Amino acid sequence: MTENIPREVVIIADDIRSMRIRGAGRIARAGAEALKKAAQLYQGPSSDFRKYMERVASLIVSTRPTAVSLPNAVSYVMRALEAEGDLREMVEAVVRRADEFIESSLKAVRRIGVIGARRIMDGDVILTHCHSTAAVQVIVTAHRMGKKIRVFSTETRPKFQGRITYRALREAGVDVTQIPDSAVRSAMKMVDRVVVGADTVTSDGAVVNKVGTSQVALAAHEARVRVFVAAETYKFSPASAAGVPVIIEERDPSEIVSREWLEKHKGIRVYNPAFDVTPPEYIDAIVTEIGVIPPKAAIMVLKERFGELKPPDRLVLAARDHDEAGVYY
Ligand code: RI2
Repeated sequence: MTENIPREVVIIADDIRSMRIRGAGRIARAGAEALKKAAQLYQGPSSDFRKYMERVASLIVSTRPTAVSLPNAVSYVMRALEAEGDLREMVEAVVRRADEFIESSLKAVRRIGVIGARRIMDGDVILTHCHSTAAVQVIVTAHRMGKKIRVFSTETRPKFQGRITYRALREAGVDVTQIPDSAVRSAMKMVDRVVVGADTVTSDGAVVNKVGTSQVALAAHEARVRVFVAAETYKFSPASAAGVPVIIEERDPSEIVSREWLEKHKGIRVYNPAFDVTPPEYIDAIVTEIGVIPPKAAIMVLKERFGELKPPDRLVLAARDHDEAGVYY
């Protein structure tokens, strides 16, 4: 699959797959960057350029199956090839659209920070799960506005992305306490608001996010704590409106237990889903760069962002085709 694809581009794909580059927004920007690099490094004839870029696009989209931000970013950049032009013009168009995506994505995160921070009250205790740049932006912006807040940040096993959140909030001067995932229900008694990110928002307003999010939402629901999701609009899934299910990525058992342990205890099965689904009933609002919406308004965002809902893009579908064995939502 990687034949004749430049090494720099294959490295980005590997980094996304192995989660050295992670986070739904970051992988989307890295995907756009990979397409840009691929275009700039292309050395073949102009007649083969489109085919070559499609192979690169498929490689990028195949790296992780759940976050729709990735195929949405790739589709956005690949639209550059719909216009006629010579090779130089096509390369320029890809570079332009990749830069456009990256810039607007970073801007969206900043905007979400401002909009979301308005929903954080002085004195709030916030709970967050995993590491979401958008959720952290909301919390840090509220802190910079002078609101006195305290944060509980879950560890987020098995990959401990919660430690990234902990460090980011500490560095920003936020009062943050790390808790094991299993302490969420106990801690919820002290919490006023939950703020988490999203990998995919479906047309019915369900939020696919790091595994454990739905338990956080359930505990919040029980304790009557409001749940906010911070998500850029490119995390909304046009394919879901056409009935295409979201694949929940299952990762290697070695993220849970060591290979040696597995070797020693032959036959033991490990289930390691990377994401889960929080139904819209457990979410109070989704904070996007175009405003705060109730989850049930997700379909409106999809119409606004992707126009009339036509059958989903081939690349979005391709992302959902490569793992038949997964769990679907
Ligand atoms: P931002 C992450 O996925 C987490 O689930 C996080 O909540 C979500 O992406 C959104 O992150 P992973 O890559 O785009 O850690 O807000 O599996 O940074």
